[in-house]
Amino acid sequence: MRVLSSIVLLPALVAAAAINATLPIIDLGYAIHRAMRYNATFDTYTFSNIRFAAAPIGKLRFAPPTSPPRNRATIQDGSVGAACPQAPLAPNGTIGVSEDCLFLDVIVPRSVIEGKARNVPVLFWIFGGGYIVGAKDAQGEPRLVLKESPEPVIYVAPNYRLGALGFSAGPSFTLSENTVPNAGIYDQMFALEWVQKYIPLFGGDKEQVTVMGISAGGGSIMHLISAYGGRGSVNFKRAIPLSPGFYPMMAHASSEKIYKLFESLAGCTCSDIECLRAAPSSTIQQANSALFATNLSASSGVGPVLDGNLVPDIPAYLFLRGLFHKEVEIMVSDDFEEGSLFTNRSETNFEDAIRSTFPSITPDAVAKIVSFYPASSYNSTFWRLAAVTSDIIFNCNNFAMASSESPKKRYRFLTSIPPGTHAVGAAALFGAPLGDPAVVRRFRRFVMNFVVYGDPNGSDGGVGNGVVFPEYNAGKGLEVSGTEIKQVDLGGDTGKCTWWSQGFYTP
Ligand SMILES: *[C@@H]1O[C@H](CO)[C@@H](O)[C@H](O)[C@H]1NC(C)=O
Ligand SMILES: *[C@@H]1O[C@H](CO)[C@@H](O)[C@H](O)[C@H]1NC(C)=O
Ligand SMILES: *[C@@H]1O[C@H](CO)[C@@H](O)[C@H](O)[C@H]1NC(C)=O
Ligand SMILES: *[C@@H]1O[C@H](CO)[C@@H](O)[C@H](O)[C@H]1NC(C)=O
Ligand SMILES: *[C@@H]1O[C@H](CO)[C@@H](O)[C@H](O)[C@H]1NC(C)=O
Ligand SMILES: *[C@@H]1O[C@H](CO)[C@@H](O)[C@H](O)[C@H]1NC(C)=O
Ligand SMILES: CC(=O)N[C@H]1CO[C@H](CO)[C@@H](O)[C@@H]1O
Repeated sequence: MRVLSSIVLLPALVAAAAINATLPIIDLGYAIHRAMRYNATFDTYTFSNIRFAAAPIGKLRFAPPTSPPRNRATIQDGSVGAACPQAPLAPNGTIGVSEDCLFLDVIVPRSVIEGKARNVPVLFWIFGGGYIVGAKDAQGEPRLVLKESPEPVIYVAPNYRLGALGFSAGPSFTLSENTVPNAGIYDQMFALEWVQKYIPLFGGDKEQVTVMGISAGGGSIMHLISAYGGRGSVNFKRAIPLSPGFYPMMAHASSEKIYKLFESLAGCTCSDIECLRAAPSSTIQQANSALFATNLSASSGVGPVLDGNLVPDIPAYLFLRGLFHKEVEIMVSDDFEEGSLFTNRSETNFEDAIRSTFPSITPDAVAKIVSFYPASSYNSTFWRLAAVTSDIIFNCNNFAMASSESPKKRYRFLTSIPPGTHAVGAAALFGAPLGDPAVVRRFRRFVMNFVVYGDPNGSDGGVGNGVVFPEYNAGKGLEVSGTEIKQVDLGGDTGKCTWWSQGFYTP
């Protein structure tokens, strides 16, 4: 009953708490939270909408995250919370949205709340959505994943700022008072700090944190592992970046252009961030949405940027150079075909399309790309471009992490659950009705084995049916299809990924 003993029932609140007597209360010091619900199917308690940072509004709009104010006046039940502003604007009624969005959810197995299991590992989820949409609780049913774990695990999922509110950059912005480029990544790091401080109160082990995320969430994780070029330390032990995605190429000039466009869309022409800070939230949210309705190209969109500090260089390049946190154990995945969803179907000329994606690219670099992706290997310009898109946004990030030199283990797998496109594997993992349910259960199990043991193989020596998940070594890995899990050769690099990592296509 260790955890129960840390649950504080303040005398004045006992009467109120008695009404919800079966729901546990955790005293965080700065706030007191009661679980919002117990679910008998999964035997878990959910603590919803715990504020982990001060509301990033008013003077704190665009600022680095800071600690939330003390608020012990009432026991919070998780009913107050919201997703961060979305672009495009969320359809009416489907998602509550507010700039006051820095909340996280914690799901705790009953055995942990009751102290029967102690110091359990923590799975920290970073949602995807291209750095412009998404929310902590928008990815299916995480408890389906937790349910397959060999041991109880606590799940934590934070929101982080999105779009212009989370990823504005460029000199005019960055040199303004109390701003930070990559604010959304700082939000994630702040939530990881929260885990270090508070997860023991829930029964979690702060030394056994695994970060997992899909797409922009996976891309964020790549930034977290290479944060500050590997200087300092990280407060997680393991990482599962699923289809880690971002365009690794934004420079001062293109960030500046986007920020200026955002300013003008918000009606601020005074070139002073105080104008943007004073604007009503509705104006800011409309401008954020309008920004993405303009013809921003994918390669000059909003997302993580090189900032000379947190992101000192292209992440894949940092991995090549050994400038990352080598102590992290990593298991990465690709979907079978990542690129098609992000490729323009109307392009008919490969080289023109490359030049319009990378406006400052040199003729030599275009020739290099043509040689890496020869026309004869593809059945159309579209699929040829899709191969480029897959590599640059996703697969080469995976390759960089899987092949990075470190004393720690690396595992790599491919999900080809039909239709095999971007993010389908993660959707199946979190309960979308895709693939053979028995195969998907084994998939969940090996993910949770990694969270618990740092090894996707379980105590039976594998991932079920006698299949062993080999460590990544010159291409060795696993494929999860709709019907089976098998060892495969994922291939090494033929030079393409190394070339992309070096950024010769950027200004
Ligand atoms: C328990 O707490 C929730 C959230 O505060 C509240 O909506 C609900 O009415 C309470 N349950 C009872 C039985 O009063
Ligand atoms: C638990 O949650 C699941 C998924 O939301 C739901 O279908 C189920 O009815 C819940 N079970 C109980 C007993 O509350
Ligand atoms: C959403 O709500 C706004 C304001 O209530 C309304 O003007 C708009 O038509 C609604 N949009 C949709 C798609 O329902
Ligand atoms: C859209 O593209 C055109 C042509 O490249 C450019 O002139 C215009 O400024 C762009 N509009 C916005 C809003 O970026
Ligand atoms: C897609 O390609 C066509 C043909 O080059 C071009 O006209 C169009 O602007 C492109 N669309 C986008 C969204 O880039
Ligand atoms: C072209 O290649 C793609 C990718 O390999 C494949 O999915 C598609 O079915 C092929 N199309 C045709 C018409 O062969
Ligand atoms: C946790 C665990 O038992 N892992 C095992 C998974 O399988 C590999 C290979 O068979 C073993 O080396 C691990 O000990």
